[in-house]
Amino acid sequence: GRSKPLIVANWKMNMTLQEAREFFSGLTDAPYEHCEAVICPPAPLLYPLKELMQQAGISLGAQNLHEKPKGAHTGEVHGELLFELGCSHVIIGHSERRAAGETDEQVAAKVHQAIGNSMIPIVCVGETQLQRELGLTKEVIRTQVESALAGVTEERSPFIIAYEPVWAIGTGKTAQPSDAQDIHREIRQMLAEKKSIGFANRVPILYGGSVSASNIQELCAREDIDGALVGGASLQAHSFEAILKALR
Ligand code: G2H
Repeated sequence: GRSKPLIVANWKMNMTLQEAREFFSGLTDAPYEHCEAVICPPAPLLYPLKELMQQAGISLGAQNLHEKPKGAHTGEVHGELLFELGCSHVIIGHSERRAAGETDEQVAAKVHQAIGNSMIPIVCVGETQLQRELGLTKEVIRTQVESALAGVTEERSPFIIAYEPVWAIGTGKTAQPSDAQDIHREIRQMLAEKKSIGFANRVPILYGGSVSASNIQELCAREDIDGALVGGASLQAHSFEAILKALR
């Protein structure tokens, strides 16, 4: 991976405002110079945490955005607002959302909204256990990557991929670093074919799925693993910082 790995915390539907404040008072090592850190809290916590994030030198990310600009979509959040609230990144197409019905077309539209509102899309791709058993891993990932790229209109647009094998999410099972590396390389090739080699080399490709302090170093040591998307291990200050420390 790159010299400065990117660690993105995905808090999912966890934390209260009070717990989040406790998380920040529990950080002892911030700011982190040897890596780039992003935390994606639930949307209502974005604004209340903005200052604490800034003080810790951590970038703010959202977990989702709506595929359309502002309008009559009750309960949804548009990209312009997320950017105004301080988000630099936004996770798109997480497998938990795909499982709830989010389509490749929606993912592409969300990528377009993110980029149009000056945020960096972090597009999640990955195969399920069944797809893996059926030998469909590459095909599934190719479809997900290529359709997400439909939302990228410019060669210079920012873009991040997170490879999260669905069978490794929250299960304690992690892909072997060498297997993950193989997929990451495939993904980079897909990006090069669809866009350009320059684009492919610029795009950080993160690994996600039961990442912790005990496996992060081995993962990021691989050529095409540029960082990680971390769920469970990002919910406590000490386990989150242990991941960052392991990369020093
Ligand atoms: C995968 C990951 C973060 P966890 O969903 O996106 O979660 O690290 O808990 O497997």
